[in-house]
Amino acid sequence: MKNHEIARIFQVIAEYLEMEGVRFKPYAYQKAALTLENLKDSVEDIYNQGGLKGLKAIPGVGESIAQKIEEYLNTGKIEYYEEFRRKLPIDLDALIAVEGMGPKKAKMLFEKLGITNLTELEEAARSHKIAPLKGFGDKTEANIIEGIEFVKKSTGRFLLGEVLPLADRVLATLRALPEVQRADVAGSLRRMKETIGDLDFLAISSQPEKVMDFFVSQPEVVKVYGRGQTKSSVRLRQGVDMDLRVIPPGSYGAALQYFSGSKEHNIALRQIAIDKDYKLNEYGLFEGDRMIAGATEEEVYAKLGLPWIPPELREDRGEIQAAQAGTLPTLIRLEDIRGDLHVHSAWDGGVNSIAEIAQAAMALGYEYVGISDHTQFLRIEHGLDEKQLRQRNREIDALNEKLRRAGKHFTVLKGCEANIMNDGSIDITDEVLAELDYVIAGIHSTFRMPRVEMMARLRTAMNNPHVDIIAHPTGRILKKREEYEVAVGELLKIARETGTILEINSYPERLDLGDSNILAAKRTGVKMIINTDAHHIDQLRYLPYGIAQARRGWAEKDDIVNAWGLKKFLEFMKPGR
Ligand code: DGT
Ligand code: CA
Ligand code: CA
Repeated sequence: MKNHEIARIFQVIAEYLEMEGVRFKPYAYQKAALTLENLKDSVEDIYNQGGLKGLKAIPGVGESIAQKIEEYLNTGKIEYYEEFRRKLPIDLDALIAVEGMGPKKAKMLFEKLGITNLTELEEAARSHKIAPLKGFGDKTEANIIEGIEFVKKSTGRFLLGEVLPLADRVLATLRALPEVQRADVAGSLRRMKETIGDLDFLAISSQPEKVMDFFVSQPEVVKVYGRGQTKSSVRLRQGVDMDLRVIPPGSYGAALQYFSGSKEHNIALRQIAIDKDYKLNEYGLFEGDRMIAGATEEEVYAKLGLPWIPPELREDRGEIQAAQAGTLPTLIRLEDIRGDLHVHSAWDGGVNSIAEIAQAAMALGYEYVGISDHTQFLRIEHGLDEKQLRQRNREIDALNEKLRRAGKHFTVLKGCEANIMNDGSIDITDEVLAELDYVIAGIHSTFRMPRVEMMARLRTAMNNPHVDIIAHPTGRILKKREEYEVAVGELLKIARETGTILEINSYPERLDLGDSNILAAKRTGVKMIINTDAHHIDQLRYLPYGIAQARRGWAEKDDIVNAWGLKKFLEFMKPGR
């Protein structure tokens, strides 16, 4: 779809505009990019059916943006963007992927030092050419070097949210082939790890030749590493590698088990086989030369004396012992979730109105949804002050009343995502916080703080009787930014003592808390909430990514407060209101 290509260009235009210090306009392009990114219909279809007028009917798309979409559809280019690129021929995307490097800094470094890409940036930083520049300094230079190292470390892996939709498409096409009797995804994707190295597919087929033909000639394939009867490997345009193995039916379960991993889980499982005088490999479970299991995963586990273990648990983090003891957790499921409590509305610059969000949440089968707009400290996110929050609350009250009269059993909750200031205080008065149904607080500024100060800051916030939930508690951005200086063990202890809920943020770049912290939280007895942080109603669909991390962290319904009914959920909020 052209949607993503155009969204990408709009995002970069926003960055160029920001670089030039233009006000408001960058935001319009960002919003249009977000809308296009999440649009279900292709802009081509919309344009073919409704022309320019059809494009303008897309929320967040005005006259001038619609014209640019039209231009791209007709010419494959947007002149406005090309002009920016001629003026500043730099690899903006790569440069601003480095934490601490914004569009304005990128522009200055181009003008002063001619830096156009990551290699040149690193070279300049390491030879101390950046520190002497006005507005940079030693600290910024050191941060840039650190940022580059982090980016380098994480190249080659993809976000779960980037590759899952792609893998689902490939899987659906494979399954639809008449020559394919069965197909599955294995590897880290089946285990739903937060980042994915490559994609592993398995299939049963009576005509492997044809399946391999299909696999290596998919339109997105840019490179074929190998093509064989039983295995083929390719690279896609998106940069991801994929393997496909065709397996005999009698070995399919053993292969699925083996190629799902993790390696650590497999090693532990193989040891159990050895202890029973069996041999376990990707072809089957053997007693001497006789295969005793192999067609299904269930029989492989059963013959080893174990129940089937959900793939998300297969990390050798105690799941095998739990399986032996019959104490595997009953993992949280998407269907258990009753509401999403971290959603941004048009009030703070999100795309959708509160009524639209309520509609979308009802369509997902939720019982409640919470609107958690940013608060005043975050000016770039159009944060609300006390007066605006109160106005917004009145709109929510009216909407609830309307829903009630229409006989809908659905509630919109009044929340906010407040900012935790450097001293741990909150950027909204207690009086107004007390009027909300719940308060999420998060750190959105001054990430670089020594551990002792950061923990004092978090402790103060969690001791605030109005703060119910800590958003994205470690602040990490996958592939971009490390956690801030947070002592997770201490954080969990404070959360338990103060009855503060920790968020599992489902946004693909965040997944924060991550799996091992979720497991630690569960073991500490800390309650968690799985939210999307949606800025657009279609991002409400991010929830499965958070669910997956929760499952990887052994979370059950009892651990997750938004798997509870509304009454129990509200009763669990702090008594600050
Ligand atoms: P990734 O791709 O880095 O995100 O992680 P995986 O887990 O998908 O790893 P990958 O693609 O290298 O291999 C797929 C699975 O195959 C892996 O999870 C377990 C199995 N496997 C691969 N190499 C070995 C090995 O040397 N020993 C054992 N026991 N299993 C292996
Ligand atoms: Ca893999
Ligand atoms: Ca692989």
